[in-house]
Amino acid sequence: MGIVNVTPDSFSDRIDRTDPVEAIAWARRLVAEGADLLDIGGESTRPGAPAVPAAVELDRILPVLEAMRDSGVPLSVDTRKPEVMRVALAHGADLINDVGGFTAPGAIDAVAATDCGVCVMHMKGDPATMQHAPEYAEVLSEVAAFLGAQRDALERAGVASDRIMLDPGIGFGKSLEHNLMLMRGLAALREQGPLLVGVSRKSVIGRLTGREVGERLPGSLAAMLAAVREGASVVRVHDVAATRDALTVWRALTTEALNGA
Ligand code: HH2
Repeated sequence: MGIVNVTPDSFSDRIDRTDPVEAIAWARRLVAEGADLLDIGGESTRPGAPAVPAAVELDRILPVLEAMRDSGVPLSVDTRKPEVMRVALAHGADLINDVGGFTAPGAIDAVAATDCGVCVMHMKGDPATMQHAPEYAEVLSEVAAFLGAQRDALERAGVASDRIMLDPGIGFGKSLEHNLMLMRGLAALREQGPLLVGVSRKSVIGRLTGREVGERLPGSLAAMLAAVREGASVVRVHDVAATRDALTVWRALTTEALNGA
């Protein structure tokens, strides 16, 4: 899943990509590099990021959705707002990726009446405050319980289980140790449903390597491969070409690939 941040302030590059021409060019580049899926977002969720009104979010993402609709890859929209979900779905979005885990009033209803895919992510608190000393009694079981409960609520509303992916939300209200426990525990979370994992360029990589955001690709690739080994079905990344290469080599070298699995 290639990341298309149509934002002025994303943590990963701090490049203003709110100009639709720039954002569409970036999206096309990710498809050319081999993305299977694009995730288009109009609101940064980096720690401390300010909330963006729905109208602004829609102004940012709709031109990209329209332009990429016939690109041959499914389009995901990264949003927490039911209003944005509904409009994005009416404009051809295939998947809604909600970092709020469909907890906002109306979020489940916005997707239930359609046949879109959904990604339920775990976040503790909200982006403005989530990194203020997050605490858990037991992070893995708490995240698993949240994801399982939201999956059940979606299913009760009519969303079939094969439409649902789950995401532990690396970096969203978690300390370094929490993130590491979740990454190491993906196999247990996998029992709740198919997993999407986003660790690309995140602070967990920075904390482990001492690298700034622009220098975190090698660490991100290592974390991505570990996530796939532990059962992630989808990896959300900024660097699509490098991720493809790493996965191609890794797959050729793993027993599963040799056995033709
Ligand atoms: N991470 C970010 C945003 N959306 N969605 C899911 N499902 N999983 C993630 O790990 C995830 C996500 C943060 O990364 P990015 O989009 O690069 O930054 P920003 O939110 O600052 O735009």
